[in-house]
Amino acid sequence: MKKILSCLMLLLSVVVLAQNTEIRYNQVGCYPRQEKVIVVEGMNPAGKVRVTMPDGKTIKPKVQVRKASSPWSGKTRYVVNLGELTATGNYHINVDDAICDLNVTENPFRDIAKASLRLFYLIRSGVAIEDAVYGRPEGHPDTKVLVHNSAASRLRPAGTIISSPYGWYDAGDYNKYVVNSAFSIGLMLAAYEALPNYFANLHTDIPESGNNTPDLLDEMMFNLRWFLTMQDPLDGGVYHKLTTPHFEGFILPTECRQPRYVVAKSVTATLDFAAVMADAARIFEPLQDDYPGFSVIAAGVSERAYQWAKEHPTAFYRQEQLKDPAVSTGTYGDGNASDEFFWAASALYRLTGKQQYLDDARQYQPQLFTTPTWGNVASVGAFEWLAVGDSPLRETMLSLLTAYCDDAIKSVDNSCFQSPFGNKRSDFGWGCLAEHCCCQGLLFLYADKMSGTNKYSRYALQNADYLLGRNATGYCYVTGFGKKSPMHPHHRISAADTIENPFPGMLVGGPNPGQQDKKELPTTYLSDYQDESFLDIMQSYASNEIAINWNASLVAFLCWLDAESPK
Ligand code: 9MR
Repeated sequence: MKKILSCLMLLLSVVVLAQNTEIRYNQVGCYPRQEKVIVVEGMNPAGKVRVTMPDGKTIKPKVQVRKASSPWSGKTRYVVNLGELTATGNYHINVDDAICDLNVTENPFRDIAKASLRLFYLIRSGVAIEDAVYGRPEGHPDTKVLVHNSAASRLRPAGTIISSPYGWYDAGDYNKYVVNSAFSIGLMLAAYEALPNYFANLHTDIPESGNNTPDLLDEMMFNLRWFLTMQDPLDGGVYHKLTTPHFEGFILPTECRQPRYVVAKSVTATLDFAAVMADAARIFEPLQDDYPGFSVIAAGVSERAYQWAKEHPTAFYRQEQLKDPAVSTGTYGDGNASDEFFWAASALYRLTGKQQYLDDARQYQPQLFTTPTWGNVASVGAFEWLAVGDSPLRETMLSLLTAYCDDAIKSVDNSCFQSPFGNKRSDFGWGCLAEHCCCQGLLFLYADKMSGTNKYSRYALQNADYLLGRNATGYCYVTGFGKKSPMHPHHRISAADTIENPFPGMLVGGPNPGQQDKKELPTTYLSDYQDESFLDIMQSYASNEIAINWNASLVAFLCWLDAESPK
């Protein structure tokens, strides 16, 4: 009996071991001339890796295996460099019982990059959406929006009705927030300016695709038209957001009934608006045929907004002060406008060449490079200087950027997933996959392009590998791509429609040990570890929501990777 029992135990442990062996890998695709790394969990894969090549032959490749231990969970992982797999096609990889397929192609990022940009079309508000799968009737016309008492002015007393249509829904919710929208446009316009030829040929099948403007710019214009309505014509200040008092339920846009308000003007929203309008004035100037007159208007509203901000430098958004009605939706609160002043002054100097803006930009210039986020836009300001060959602050910004990159790559060779992202405690948090993983990757790409080097781009690809599946949860974090991707994002339309798959091309927030939503969830997080604190359920707004700023980071990052294959 004892013998039988111990045999059973042995068998069970073998089965359990076999079940635990897992391969973490980029589920979307790699370039032929990109390093091919997979990460094995559960067993030492030395001597056990078999690869069936695109031509059908199975080989036992010479691999390099490095053992690593997770700083978060202590789990042992084996980082396997598969060596040169340069022929295009599918590589079927076996490590004992665990398998994965690595797709090597000349355009690994093409489809996912396009989907990430087309997502902005799918989340347009105030118009009907034409799409074979995700089409829907118009919702939220926003032609009768109330001026909240916090936003009242002489010409627009509380209760005044204004029209403020179009723009993208911010995220899983249906509100439209200037701070986040401006950041999103700013980041995508910066990517456009770095890669104009690429974007001239990137078609995303939107209603404007037939005109002479690149689709990316048409998409930005859809939001910019809304932006123009968010400035108080009396004084140039910009409303912080257009919102319902409280978040809507998980219903479709056409079912929403709450009144919508524009609320308090804020210094951060106004400066972000000024920056984006200055950029748009410059970039749309040659596109008069499609957008006649826009450029002049944009330049005018930008300078007015900047002036208002100079006169109201401490007008920070304080949601707790809003009453009748009180408002509980996203705050995008920020008590420091130095970075917004820097961005707006930088963009306006680039547009106008006026000394005052250069002086202001110098006054507010950052001392360190940080990844661009909605709350810290200093690096978007830095991009303004980097983009112009002989600009006064270019050298300073470039040295801050390369210092950032040199520091960020230090941890790679000891990391669990062979990537710069994921090794610092602060890498994880609300929206980290965009704010740290994608945006860090983007900074690597900027650094190489702006300094004419080829030093950092390979690290950008490593962050892409992380994002697309070589990570602790094994998720490819972009909906509709990869073998295992989020199916239940916190996204009202995807949840309320009757279509099984969520909108494709959405990046979810990702692992967030803060778990700010945990009291509202029907279940507990599966793990508390930094890099595993992720839950693919609709209710998890802190780890599984989608948002325009995050998708903007994804667009900038993936389009850049798609535009320039590794050298
Ligand atoms: O992205 C925002 C994150 O940095 C904040 O920590 C969080 C809490 O304030 O809010 C996030 O933004 C949300 C916004 O407030 C409302 N729409 C959904 C956004 C994504 O979760």
